[in-house]
Amino acid sequence: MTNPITVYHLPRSRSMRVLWLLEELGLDYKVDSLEYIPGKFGGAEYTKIHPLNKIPAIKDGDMVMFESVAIMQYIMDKYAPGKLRPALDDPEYGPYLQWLHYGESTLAPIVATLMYQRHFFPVDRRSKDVEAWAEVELAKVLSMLETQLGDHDYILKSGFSAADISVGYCLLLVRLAKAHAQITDRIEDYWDTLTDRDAWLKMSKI
Ligand SMILES: N[C@@H](CCC(=O)N[C@@H](CS)C(=O)NCC(=O)O)C(=O)O
Repeated sequence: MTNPITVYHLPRSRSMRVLWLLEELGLDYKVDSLEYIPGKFGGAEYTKIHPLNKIPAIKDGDMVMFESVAIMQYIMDKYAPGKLRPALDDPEYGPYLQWLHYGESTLAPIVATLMYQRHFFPVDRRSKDVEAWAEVELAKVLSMLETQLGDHDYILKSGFSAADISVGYCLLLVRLAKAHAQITDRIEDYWDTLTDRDAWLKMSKI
């Protein structure tokens, strides 16, 4: 690729999903490392890329886009058709899409709620009720993941897919939220399998 994608990145943020995917696919990319500035991630310049200063975003030629899972779909469709996902006529295609989005639409908001209640909000703005609600919800959504995993290594029976990247990133957030009580042995095994992958190991050092 002559003009690689630029990934706007902050360690531990959702840009890990994008870098992990690019590593799995063996695609070339550039990283624009952003500063952690509470209230304005990436600083004033980054507002030109993402008006809400949320991470990640990518630049591909003149095209700029954000939303981590949409970015993943864009990269796969454009640069790696057919890779890291089942074919459209495969019975696993629907479940694949469901789990790809489960990572950001279902899992991430619950973990984020827990993180705000435990870390980000000032103590006098935290709510024990909201925290308790998030703990119960997290146990439920992780239990669904556990059921899906069954006795296979990854979310899909057919093997590793982009859905594992979407969901797997959230398991890092679960750890950062110190929600260890909700991490069962099965989920821990899955985490170990994911973080043993070469692409994870390389990406997590960026
Ligand atoms: N749904 C978005 C969420 C983006 C997001 O909230 N990113 C976090 C970092 S992981 C962020 O930028 N937080 C700062 C903020 O919300 O102001 C995505 O998947 O890209």
